Amino acid sequence: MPASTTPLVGIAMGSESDLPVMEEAARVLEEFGVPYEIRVLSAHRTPHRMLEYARTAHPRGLKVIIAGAGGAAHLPGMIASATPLPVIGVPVPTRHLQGLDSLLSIVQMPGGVPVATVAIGQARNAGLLAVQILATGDPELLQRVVAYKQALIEKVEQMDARVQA
Ligand code: RP5
Repeated sequence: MPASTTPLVGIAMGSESDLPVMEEAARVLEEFGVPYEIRVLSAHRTPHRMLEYARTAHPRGLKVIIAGAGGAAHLPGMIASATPLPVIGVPVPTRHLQGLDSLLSIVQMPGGVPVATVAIGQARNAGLLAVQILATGDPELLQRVVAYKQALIEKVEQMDARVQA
């Protein structure tokens, strides 16, 4: 991403070990030409940096935050507590509980502080959801989303044709 482009989406994760999952969100944003930034911020190990990030995200021009973490995955919820921006949570799969712990930690938010939670490991959907949120105010981006959805339809129609052949 060129340094001069102001990021619209912030991707945050609790550890560098989350990167193999979270980079799928970055890939989608690149596919749609949406500028983003990517950070490691730990809710438990760098709480002050995390809160600073959440508090300054909106004034810096971000529109959506995607946050992923595993285990006691408090990062998305804690970021959501300190920003007016929509936060999309990605439960990162874990070794012992396969990400069920991450999912429940992210999805079970108290009333008033929502986190839009995608499936375990589904950072690609988080990227798509961020694009769709941005597209509500960007007709050109919306056209790209419409074309993407049409491509999905055609892919399934081709599968249908193949199994019927
Ligand atoms: C969480 O703990 C991170 O989001 C990561 O999924 C998990 C393990 O972190 P590391 O021990 O790999 O740094 O905070």
